[in-house]
Formats: sequence, C-alpha cells, structure tokens
Amino acid sequence: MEELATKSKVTQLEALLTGREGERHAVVLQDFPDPDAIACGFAYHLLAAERGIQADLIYGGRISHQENIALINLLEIQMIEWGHDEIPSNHFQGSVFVDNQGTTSNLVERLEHAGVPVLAIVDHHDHQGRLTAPLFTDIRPVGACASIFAHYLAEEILPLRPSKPEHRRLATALMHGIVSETGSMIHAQPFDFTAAAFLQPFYDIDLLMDILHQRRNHKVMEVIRLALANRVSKAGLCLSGVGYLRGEDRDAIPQAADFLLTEDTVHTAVVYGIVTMADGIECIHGSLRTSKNSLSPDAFLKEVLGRTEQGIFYGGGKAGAGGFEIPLGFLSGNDSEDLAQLKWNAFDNKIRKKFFKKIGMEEK
Ligand SMILES: [Mn+2]
Repeated sequence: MEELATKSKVTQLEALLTGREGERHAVVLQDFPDPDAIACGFAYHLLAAERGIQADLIYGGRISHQENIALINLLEIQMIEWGHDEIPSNHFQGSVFVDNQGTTSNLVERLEHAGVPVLAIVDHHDHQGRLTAPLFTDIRPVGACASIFAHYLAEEILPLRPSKPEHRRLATALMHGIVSETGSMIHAQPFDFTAAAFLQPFYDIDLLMDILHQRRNHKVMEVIRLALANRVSKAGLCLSGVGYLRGEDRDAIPQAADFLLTEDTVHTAVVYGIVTMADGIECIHGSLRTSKNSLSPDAFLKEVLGRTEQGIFYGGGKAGAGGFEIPLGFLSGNDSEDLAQLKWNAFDNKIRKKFFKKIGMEEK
C-alpha cells in the first residue's frame, strides 16, 4: 500500500519539478527547525539541484539546540535564518513546506504577501488546514517526515551513490532525522524501519555518532533544573512553566519535556515558557511529550488551548509529541520586574488551569 502511494507521489513530484530549471524555491522549515525538518529540507535541496532548481532552506526563528547546530555544521547544510525582513516578490518562484504545514512558521504571511505560490507540502503531522498545495501534497501519519523522503530516494527520485559525499551526508541527515524523531526507533513504524534499512548502506556512522553525542550546554541544564523545580503533576500529567527565555535558548523547552517524561509516574509532560525574540516580541512556547498511546497530542492541544480569532490553532502535534505557540501581542515587551512577574503568573496559572481542567483535575 505505502509502496504504491510512494510510487505515485514520486511520479507527481517529478512532474512538478520538470520544466522549472532556473527557478528558486523557498523550502520553509518551522521557526525552530528540528533534525527531521532539516534533513527533509536538505533532501529537497539536493533533488531540486539535480534539476537545475535552487532550493533555499529558510526559517523564521532560531537554531539553538546544540545537536542541531552540530548537524548543520558537520553535514555542511546551508540554512538561512530569514529574520524579520520582508520577502521580495519575484525572489522565490515557489515555496515548499517540509515537516510542517505553515502553522509553525512566521514566514507564511510574508510569503503569501509576496505572492509566492505553495508548490508542495510534505509532512507527517495531522492535517492543519492552513495551506493548500494543489500540485503536490503528501501528508502521512508516519514516524518521521525524513522517512517519506527516504522512500522517495528508494524510488530513485535522486539515485544515491555511496561515492558522492553529498549523498552520504544526505543519508546521514535523514537517518539522524528518523532516529531523533522516533525516540531512537522506539516509536518507529514499519515505514520508518524500511526507510532506515534503505539508508543504511549510505550513511556515515562516525558522523552520525558525532552529531548524536553533543553535550547539553549550561543553559539547557538550567532550564531542566527549573522545569524540575516548578513541575506540578496530577494523574500522570506533569506541567512545568520555566518563565522567560531568550530565543536562542528556546530549544531547551522540548529537552526539558523529554526529561520530565522520564519520571516513572508521568505519562505526559508539558513544559512552557515565554520566549523573547530579538525585537522584544514575546510568545509562549510549549512542548508536550507523551508515552501514552491513547493520547493524541494534536487533538489534546487543540482541545485544551483552542484557536485564535483567525481560526488558527495555538497547538498541534503528531504521535508522541506536540507543541504550541501563543503570541503575547499587546502584552509583549520589556516590563518592570514586577509587571513581568505578574504577566508570567497570569499565563502560567491560565495554562495550568486549562490542562488540568481537561483531565478533570481542577486546581484549587
Ligand atoms: Mn517531524
């Protein structure tokens, strides 16, 4: 079944890429790209390059996780931190969304404003309904988005050669994406295992080890300490607010959630904090991790947090993990210490109330 689906998708994707020589595409990653997204972007970059198309990997936030920095440095993957600049019209002839559907990228509105058509969406999160790509959409609930690209490669959309260094780097990136996205294959599905088996002859084991064995930096350790100190658990749900964080430290949040999930009485951990970006704009970022099979992070976060007046959900996810972003809008900005503390308390309380209410455990 999956094989047939992949074959027809590869035919469609080849048709999409034909006759586009000389074009420049924006490969849009989520604002805080993870290894799965980076690998998928790199895959699109190489298969587009083969057809004379330049594909730039762009993202609107930061890369802060030490493992991700190692990944792009060691595998020589070019990424563009777009920042707050407008996107000039005619700069890109199309956009491609990998490992996201535009709901976790602040570049979407600027791309729309510049009139850049959405050419393709390849993702493994549940349908988010924000964007449509009439020419090419491949959304499947598999363990890693990188597995989808590995299956495209197995169908020879770009025939891999072990002698080509960039092909070895691509296979290594995809393998790393699959491993990190599936909790070291524990949550992997048959589709992810066959993807990994296909990549095995091509990836570089030493490089993979180097990327995986990055140590945690001091800030991440501090956020984990805060997450431990502030955690409140009820009926297996563990919540922890870690207060204010700089944009470059934002990736400590999912790492803290991973850590809280290791407590034996916890099946679901949620860690959140107020992240301040360079221009003073603030936004609550949260990560959810669960080991409970019956809990859908996507549905759970949508029900708990709801959506904006524009109808966009604050959160979403996939099997085992999810995330949310709540912009503080008017309440953003550098405040006095007292006001900052008040603001944090208000959001912290509100978030805790909403989550505990959902599981029938109201806070006193
Ligand atoms: Mn992913």
